[in-house]
Amino acid sequence: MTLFSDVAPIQFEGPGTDNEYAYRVYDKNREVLGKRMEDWLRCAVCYWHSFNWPGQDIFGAGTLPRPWLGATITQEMANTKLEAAFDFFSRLGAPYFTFHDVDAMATANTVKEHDRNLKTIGELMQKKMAATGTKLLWGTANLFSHPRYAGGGATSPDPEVFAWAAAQVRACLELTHRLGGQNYVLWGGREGYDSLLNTDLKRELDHYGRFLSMVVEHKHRIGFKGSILIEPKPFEPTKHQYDRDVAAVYAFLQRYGLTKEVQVNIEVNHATLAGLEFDHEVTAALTYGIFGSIDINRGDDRNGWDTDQFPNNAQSLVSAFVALIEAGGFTHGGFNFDAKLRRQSVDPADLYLAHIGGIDTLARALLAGADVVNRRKLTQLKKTRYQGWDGELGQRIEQGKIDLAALADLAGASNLQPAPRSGHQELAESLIARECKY
Ligand code: XLS
Ligand code: NI
Ligand code: NI
Repeated sequence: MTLFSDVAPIQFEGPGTDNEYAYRVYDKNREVLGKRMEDWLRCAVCYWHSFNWPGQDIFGAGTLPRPWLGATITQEMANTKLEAAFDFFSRLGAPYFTFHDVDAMATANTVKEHDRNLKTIGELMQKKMAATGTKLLWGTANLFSHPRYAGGGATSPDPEVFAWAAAQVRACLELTHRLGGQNYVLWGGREGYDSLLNTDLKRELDHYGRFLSMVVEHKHRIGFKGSILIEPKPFEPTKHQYDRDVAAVYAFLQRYGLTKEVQVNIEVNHATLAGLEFDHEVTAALTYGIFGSIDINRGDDRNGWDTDQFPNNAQSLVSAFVALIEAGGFTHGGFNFDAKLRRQSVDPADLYLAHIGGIDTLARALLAGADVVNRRKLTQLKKTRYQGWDGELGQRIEQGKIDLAALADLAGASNLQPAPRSGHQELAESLIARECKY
């Protein structure tokens, strides 16, 4: 028995059900464009918000019952937490989970103790995974909570902190590999600055590049076949985070020669904090060839921070789904619920209700996205819009067969008078809206 044993395993019951502890739309075996729903979505529950956060905020203490938490986590507390987490994963029926090293292990004060405690919980985790069938979407090291990381991990002004970060990442990458993890994530929580007045930007970027190269080198040395993913975020907790959005990460990867080695884990609420739409970030990553995985959540339109709420608006996700479906879906990635309860949601059952609602939202967006793709109207609209480029002039330009002067001469000689043509944006928007019927 754990805190989460009162709820029976969640089943698909269809849209007509009155049972709140059931999926209305998420039917894992339903075929969508030739693939099972579960394989399109690859849903994961995150350890940190769900089991390692008691509901504290900067104004008040924890509110959620999480009896295994305290200022110092003993091995016994970590074990109880592990029991509860895997009980929850299997009752919910999510195929994957994600974790930070320190979310799962007993508190450690030295590098050696850290390695030992992580190894101990890792062995138990491996057993739980085998017993329940829950798989690991990704692991990551927390390089932002401990006071030593106040100035960053890889971008700390102190090389000893950089070394600590290396120790944590090595241990967690190796554990992720042993557990068959699909990816390894680096979120640069404090890899940025609070003030440029005391920051050597070039040095910090070079250190970050060096760190990432070391991680990639080690990944190959141990034979880890998963992807290394950077998770962009513009700020919070730092004033400016170096991997602020997909474009900034791409520029960074290019500068340090890592575009073939590292992809991105895109989070909805981070995109909106950066002043970008989620579909922009997904499309940019797919375009640059660095798309990896997704942290699914949502922000609050009127709050300027990472509120990490559970997604509940399928329509807002459909255009990103269209891009994802057209790309063939995830390879190593999945939808990780990087989302947390509100502080008043104190019933253990609230964690189920939150995830059920979120997973059904993804299922709705998937079905709507598949319909949009199937009808081909949006594809056709886009194709028609660019069709001039398939003609002779367009092809000569695209293939580099004409230079600036020759093109300018041609424009004058042919007296080009291109007529304005509709972009049909409202129609495109309607093509999305009308499929949101699930
Ligand atoms: C915080 C990030 C974090 C990462 C994992 O904003 O989303 O939760 O996903 O370190
Ligand atoms: Ni995240
Ligand atoms: Ni976040």
